Amino acid sequence: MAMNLIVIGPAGSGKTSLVSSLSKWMTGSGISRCLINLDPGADRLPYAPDYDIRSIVRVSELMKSECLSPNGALVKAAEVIEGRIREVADSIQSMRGDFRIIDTPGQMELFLFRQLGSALVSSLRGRTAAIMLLDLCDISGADYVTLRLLGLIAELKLGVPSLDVISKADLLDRKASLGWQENISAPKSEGLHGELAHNLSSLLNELERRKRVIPVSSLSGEGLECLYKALGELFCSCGDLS
Ligand SMILES: Nc1nc2c(ncn2[C@@H]2O[C@H](COP(=O)(O)OP(=O)(O)O)[C@@H](O)[C@H]2O)c(=O)[nH]1
Ligand SMILES: [Mg+2]
Repeated sequence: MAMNLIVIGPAGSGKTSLVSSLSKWMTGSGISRCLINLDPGADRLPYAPDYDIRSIVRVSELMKSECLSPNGALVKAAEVIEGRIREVADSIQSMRGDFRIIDTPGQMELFLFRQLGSALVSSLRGRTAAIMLLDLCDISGADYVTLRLLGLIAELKLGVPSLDVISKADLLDRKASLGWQENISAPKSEGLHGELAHNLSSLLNELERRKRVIPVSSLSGEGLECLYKALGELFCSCGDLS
């Protein structure tokens, strides 16, 4: 049965690029996949979607037809999709392949902090997992804690296992990324904020012990095979080997 793979992450973290590069990698490795675009605000996509939410609603058209601001149109688009979620899920479900790779709205909050994400997950049958993309470029240790917490929030909101993936690995040198790993257990900030960061990082270490963080570059292809293997392990650890 096909595995649904939902790619989420903050705007610009590299979701669309990962869908495209993972798709190419899978094709080259003899793994069948279909691609689903759930971003109604996407302008151009680097891949040809097998199912495209823009056939139902487009942010640019809502802005014109309903004189909405960009954010107003994004919220309206999410409402339209939520209202037709069964039809959307059925269309996705009808796609064949080993994987259904699902690209989500640029603005993660539309998917995670409204009904859209959880409604979609509960409407999809079969195995579903999420990839939380974390862009570590130009961030501090405390920011790393908040980004990793996003992965846990996504699991809680969607109710599916998730993997944390560091995007744009080609932009990080190995030494710097090791530095971030250290920062998670000892964030540098001081005072009340330092204490908060420290407490959150302890919680994160406790909850995330079982989780690996996988660096991936959509540009160079680094880490894609490792990501694929981790997806297999994710389902094994959830007791699903089918
Ligand atoms: N250097 C580098 N840039 C990337 C990578 N992945 C994405 N980007 C760039 O990051 C920007 C945002 O990527 P996009 O996939 O549109 O992000 P999304 O908003 O999360 O879908 C684009 O300019 C991409 O070219 C990567 O692996 N390496
Ligand atoms: Mg995108």
